[in-house]
Amino acid sequence: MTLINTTPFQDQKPGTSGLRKKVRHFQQPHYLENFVQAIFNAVGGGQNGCLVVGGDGRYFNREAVQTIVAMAIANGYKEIIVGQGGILSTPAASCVIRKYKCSGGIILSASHNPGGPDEDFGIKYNGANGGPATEQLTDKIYAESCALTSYKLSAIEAIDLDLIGTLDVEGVKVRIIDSVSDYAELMESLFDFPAMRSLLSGGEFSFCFDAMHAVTGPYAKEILINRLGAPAESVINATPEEDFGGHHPDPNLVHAADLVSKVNQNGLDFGAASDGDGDRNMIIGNNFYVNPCDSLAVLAANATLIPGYAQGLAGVARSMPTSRALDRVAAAQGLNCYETPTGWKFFGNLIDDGRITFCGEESFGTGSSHVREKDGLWAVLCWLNILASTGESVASLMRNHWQNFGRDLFTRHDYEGLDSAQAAEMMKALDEKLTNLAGSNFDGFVVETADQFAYSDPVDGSVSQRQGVRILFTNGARIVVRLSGTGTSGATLRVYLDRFINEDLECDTQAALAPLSAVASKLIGVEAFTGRKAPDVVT
Ligand code: G16
Repeated sequence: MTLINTTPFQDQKPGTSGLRKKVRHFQQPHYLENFVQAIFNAVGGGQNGCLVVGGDGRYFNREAVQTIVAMAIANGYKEIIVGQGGILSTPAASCVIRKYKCSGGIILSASHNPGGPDEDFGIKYNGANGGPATEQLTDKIYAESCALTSYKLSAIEAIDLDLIGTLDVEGVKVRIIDSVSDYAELMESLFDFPAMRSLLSGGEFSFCFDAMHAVTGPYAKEILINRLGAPAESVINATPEEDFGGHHPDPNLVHAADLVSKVNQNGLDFGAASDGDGDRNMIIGNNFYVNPCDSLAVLAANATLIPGYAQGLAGVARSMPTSRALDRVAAAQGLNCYETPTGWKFFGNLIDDGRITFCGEESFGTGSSHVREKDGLWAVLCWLNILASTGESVASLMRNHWQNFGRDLFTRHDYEGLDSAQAAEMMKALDEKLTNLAGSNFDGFVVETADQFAYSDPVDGSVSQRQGVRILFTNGARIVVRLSGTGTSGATLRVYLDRFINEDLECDTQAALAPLSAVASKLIGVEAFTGRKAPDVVT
């Protein structure tokens, strides 16, 4: 083991989901190593435990895996499990940590952000429960990164990441495992594969899954084609590429536009896509887009049709900006519904404590207690299982849901690449308005309450302050405003708009929310502070 001298970097504070920066930033001497050592210091070193390492296969993934393995050996881990080729989707990494009772894992991904030498890279730590590090731990990692003077490295030869098997490296067991099989087995244990096989291989139901040249391709092929008998052409863009084919592996209407036109033009029954690291999902029917907030609600409402959840749900949770469609299902079923800050890490305690089974976010994330990450393919399988059980189409399932529960119109407007100082000033000005906002009337929208969301974790009592501005109106409408914690350059403003309706259920979301959007513009002053007239991405 060699001790390498280093000096701290001041910019290694983890964001919503680990540390995300440009690849070239990570490639500076000692940058990756410093952060990895900060993680190991924060968790008290390897302590003869087992570490899982894998990533979404983006540019710099392989080099980073080699470095992490060499550092993990030097830091006292006794076993290291690596996905073949350095590949593990985020939910698969969570599954592997849990299945082999590991002490934790390091996942390499910048999620839906683009990949390549000039694009993004990311790294995060997941604990023994398989879930993202808690805020307390990420704070500790940051503190360690600011005080680092050296890191530990073993001078080992590069591992053959492609060869499945077990190596002994300086007395440490390094296992290269099949990236897919543990996860596929878990999926088979949850869903009604015979019913789904009849649906997918029967020839009447047509669908397309777009892996967006990202990590989910091999998982989707194994599960949908090999195990469920779907035609080979139903999974597209299934080979993971280091630059995701030059695209944003972001499953939304903008970046998965090809899938949307394929489904609509060919009259397919179902379409789905997942992101760079396989934890996000988008669901569409024929000419029918399912908003992620609605998807979470409809899955919760129908969960008992899925064998793995036939006993019912313990409770449910959603992030604060996510629409309240889930709350209506919970109320009808007598379930507790928790409201957490943005970030999957906040669901972990609730699941571990047995309080919830399903949870999700507006940012195309849905998941359950089967792992401790959101899970794109799992959400797709939930939909397919429910469609197979009910014989409904995507649109009819969703429309029936609205008939029963009413509809929460929801949209998110993103303004990307803003000047950070201007964005901070804008948020400060909005913050200062909040105390006197109640009672104000904006073109008929009367403010009921306005605050900064704070979350008290009911399990460990920890409090997370300032998790986004909430403005609730007396007519049930809501505006939420926050800055993203996952960008790698400048600031991204997210404006979330939602409103409940129980008539005219088929209305156009953007048109129906336009008056609320106008109120948001007035309140936030995006154009005045940043010069931007319109959002870059609307989902
Ligand atoms: C991460 C987090 C999610 C969060 C999303 C967006 O997802 O795990 O909980 O909703 O970022 O966060 P923000 O609004 O701060 O950009 P992913 O898929 O990027 O890892």
